[in-house]
Amino acid sequence: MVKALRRIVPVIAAILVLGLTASIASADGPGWKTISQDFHGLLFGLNVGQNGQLLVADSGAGPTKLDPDSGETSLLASLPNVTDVIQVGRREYMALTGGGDPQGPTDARLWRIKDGVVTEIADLGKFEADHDPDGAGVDSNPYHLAKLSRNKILVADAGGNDILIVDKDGNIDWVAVLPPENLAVPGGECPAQPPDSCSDAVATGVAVGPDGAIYAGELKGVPATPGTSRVWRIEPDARHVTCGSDDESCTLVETPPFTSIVDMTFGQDGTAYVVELDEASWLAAEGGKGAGGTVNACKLHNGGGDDEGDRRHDNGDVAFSCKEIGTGLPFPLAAAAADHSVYVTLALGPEGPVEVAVLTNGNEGDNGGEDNGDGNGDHGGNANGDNEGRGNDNQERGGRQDD
Ligand SMILES: [Ca+2]
Ligand SMILES: [Ca+2]
Repeated sequence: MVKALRRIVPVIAAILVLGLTASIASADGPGWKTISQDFHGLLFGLNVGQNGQLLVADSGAGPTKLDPDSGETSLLASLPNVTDVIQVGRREYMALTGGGDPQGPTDARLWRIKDGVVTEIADLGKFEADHDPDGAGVDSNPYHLAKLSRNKILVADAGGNDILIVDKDGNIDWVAVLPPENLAVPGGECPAQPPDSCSDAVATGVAVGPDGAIYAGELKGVPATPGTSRVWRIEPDARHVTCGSDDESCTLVETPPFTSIVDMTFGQDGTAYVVELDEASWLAAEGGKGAGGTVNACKLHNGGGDDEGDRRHDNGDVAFSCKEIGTGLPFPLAAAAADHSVYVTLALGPEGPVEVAVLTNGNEGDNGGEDNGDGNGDHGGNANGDNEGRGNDNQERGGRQDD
């Protein structure tokens, strides 16, 4: 049961079938504006490509390019079960497929797409079967991608509870395991003991911050307690780290209480965007008691650790101060930021439509700083302005389910 529930793709599919009691047929909700509904399955990944294009992981068809101005879409390649896609060169992309049960021939792999031709780069499911980094059994469900460097791609494996690294030749290693956390289970129904523990981290988000570090967000498995999703900061050269241990190359980021994180990304100005699937938790949403999801825009600050003047936070003490820039969103699954706009994928009902929308509230002014487009390494951890005095607008509007 726990094993099944930590597989985020089936989880989200189940939520959509069971939990969406009211189908929201009309587009353009309060706070977002539809760009396109020309898709065929849940949209697990969204990223910014070259030339102002968006890249959408359409799990029903394959990686798809979307022009945010015209709403025009074009399929880059047929690759159903795709969970994420990023651009790595001119007409060259990396795409990820999620895990199946049982594993199919195109499941749990990293792919290169060049000029429309799909080539397998790495079999992540086999890596999990061979290595099982978290020691909790073989379970791979690659969910999100990030580019660490020209030659290195990061993968958040939601089944493996870990962050993997793959080079362009397909060599795989594991960077960090996100730890389970023992949380109180209402009704005491937690079925398993460690290592197959309650509250698997479920690695859903991975992104490279303005300080060059790897940031990883967790969904949180059963009991999916609201406010318990965490963000970890991992040194980019770290390998085989167990987060939550004494190893200082992975540290907890100080954040507001997040619930059911499904994606995180950074804008060019260094703002972190954290997507919460549902403020009442994915489990509440699965039971039809969802409260809607949220996109948070977060500034990075020094959290009090030693900076030592070298622009690195070797003690990893980073804090996020966050503002909700879209809330009450119907099943937001992924976000991307470009040119002062924040885009999000939504699912408006169990039978669709699914869409890419642009958020229409609140982000103006937050992106007013430098926007030099390089996105890596120049900022240090604290150079993204300071919103003290503005207050922290992140309020857990979804509240807890008390029943
Ligand atoms: Ca495992
Ligand atoms: Ca929240």
